[in-house]
Amino acid sequence: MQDCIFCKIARGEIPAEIVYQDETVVAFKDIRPQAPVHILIIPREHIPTWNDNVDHVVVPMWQVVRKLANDMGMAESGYRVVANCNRDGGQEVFHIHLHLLGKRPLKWPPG
Ligand code: IU
Repeated sequence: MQDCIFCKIARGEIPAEIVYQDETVVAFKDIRPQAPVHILIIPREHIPTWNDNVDHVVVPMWQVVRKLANDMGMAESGYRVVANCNRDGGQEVFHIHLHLLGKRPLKWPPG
């Protein structure tokens, strides 16, 4: 997608602090971090919401969650993965992404 900001990040057209990438998935630091670790994990493919067909990217995305959580030393202390969908879910960017948050105790339930 031409105008999608996350597509542009995935293509390297606008800067982001990329922490992992492969042929399917890109992971980069959120510009407004809500925790000491706040990473967004996206598919390279433009998929607007979690209501779409996401089956083929969910496993590769989750493999990156697990790898980053391990690499960043959060596997034992714990972390949170968030997927916002549409208005009531608080979705702002319509290119699916997982938020990986950690390195502080996170309250539950969220607001
Ligand atoms: P949401 O789930 O769509 O609400 O989350 C979008 C996130 O993308 C939010 O945490 C923003 O801070 C983040 N973000 C970013 O990291 N870089 C950007 O250029 C833009 C949004 I636009």
